[in-house]
Amino acid sequence: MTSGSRPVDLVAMTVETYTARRAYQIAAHYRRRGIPVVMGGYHPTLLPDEVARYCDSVVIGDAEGVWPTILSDAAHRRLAPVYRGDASIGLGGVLPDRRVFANRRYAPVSLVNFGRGCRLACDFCSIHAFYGKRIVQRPVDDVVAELEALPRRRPVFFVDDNLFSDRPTLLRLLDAIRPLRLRWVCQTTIDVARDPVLLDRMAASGCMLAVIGFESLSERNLARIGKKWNLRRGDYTEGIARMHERGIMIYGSFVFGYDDDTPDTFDRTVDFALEAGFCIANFNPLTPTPATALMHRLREENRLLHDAWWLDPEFRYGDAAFVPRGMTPDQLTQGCWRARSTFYRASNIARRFCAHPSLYLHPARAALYLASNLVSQREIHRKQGARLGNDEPLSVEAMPA
Ligand code: B12
Ligand code: SF4
Repeated sequence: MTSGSRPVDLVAMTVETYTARRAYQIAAHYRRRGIPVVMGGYHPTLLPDEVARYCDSVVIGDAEGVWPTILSDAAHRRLAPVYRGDASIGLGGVLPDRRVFANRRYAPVSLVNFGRGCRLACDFCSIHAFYGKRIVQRPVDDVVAELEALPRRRPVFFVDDNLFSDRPTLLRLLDAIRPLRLRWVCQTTIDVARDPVLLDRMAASGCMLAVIGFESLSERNLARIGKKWNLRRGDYTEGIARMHERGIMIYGSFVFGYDDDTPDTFDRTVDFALEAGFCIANFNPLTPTPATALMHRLREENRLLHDAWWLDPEFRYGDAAFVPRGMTPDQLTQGCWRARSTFYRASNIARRFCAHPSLYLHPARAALYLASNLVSQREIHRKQGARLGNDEPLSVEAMPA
């Protein structure tokens, strides 16, 4: 079989909830031509019955352990409708092959995975829904070998949703990567900032930026999310200062729409983010994704605006997907948009930079600050109101026999 000029025997797709509609549309084109489609990732794992209607095989869980079987079954034209990753095999010896990315226009950053899963259980989070309490980490030596083989000048993004899962292994990783003199970015929780030893080692091993889920300034909201500890032992200000003192910039992440939020929450939160001098930030409407505690609760409370917003041709990126308690859905959509556009206004990009000269007047940090703000400013405009997928109706037709 060929797709354009390339031979295609099997299509394998990673499907996230935001990309599900488009993935189903693309799959239909291949299936009509008799090419089997396999789907895996968050959305198929959390909603296998829906996904099964649009592909030939659904993979639940991680690919490691099950991928060779899938390839062999596809070669013998006997794909099973469902495969399950084998969580017990661990991640030792798993080294990504990046040749597939060669000569393509991907961002100049190396994505590296240390571990999967998170020790916490925020009610909106797909990571917890996917992995439960399970945390799997790769051997530190494997990660170091992978990092050593990567282009040196590129920053590394550790894609773990919470790099701070286990203190001893994180410390081992930090000590092991220090000699590599990398510049790296990670996602983690604010409790790293209460641990000066950890912070020092992060900074010494090249951490430039950390994505931190602040989520909300309201303690009641944090209790609802399952993240009350976020504000334990002092407010955010001290933690932010400790990270900044060590040259670690912050990407602050906030969600709006929890029960304690009202129309004036947006401005207060943006003022806080500007004052804190975050390098970048995102302000998203709380969005119920499949199999999360949030989704179950909102469904029980009859507050969902769509049965499945990700399939709805009317749903747009940035839209509220449920009825909040303290405002209308439209106020939630507009408030998030206002928060984003205010934060990335040119005058505010300059203001954040100038208010923290000791942090940002440093060549590598200044370059990252400028580049990430310009990209984010462009992206928020490009994405706001974008539809998921295109006009094509979703088709569940099976492959021709
Ligand atoms: C890097 C990243 C990004 C990057 C790049 C995304 C990309 N497509 O490469 C950027 C910053 C652009 C991004 C953006 C967004 N992201 Co994002 N992102 C991630 C992140 C942190 C890492 C992804 C990764 O590389 N993981 C490591 C690999 C090894 O794991 P994996 O992808 O799960 O794959 C394994 C299994 O799932 C399975 N598998 C996956 N695909 C397939 C396919 C087949 C065929 C098989 C057999 C198996 C299989 O096997 C793999 C290996 O074991 C994840 C969280 C996470 N830690 O995974 C969030 C995550 C995927 N993002 C998420 C979201 C919500 C978004 C945004 C919508 C955020 C927003 N509001 O704007 C946007 C838009 C995304 C879009 N596609 O339009 C959610 C998705 C939730 C969901 N239910 O779908 C996640 C899970 C974060 C979260 N905490 O909820 N993201
Ligand atoms: S801390 Fe982050 S990754 Fe962990 S459960 Fe909460 S939102 Fe998910």
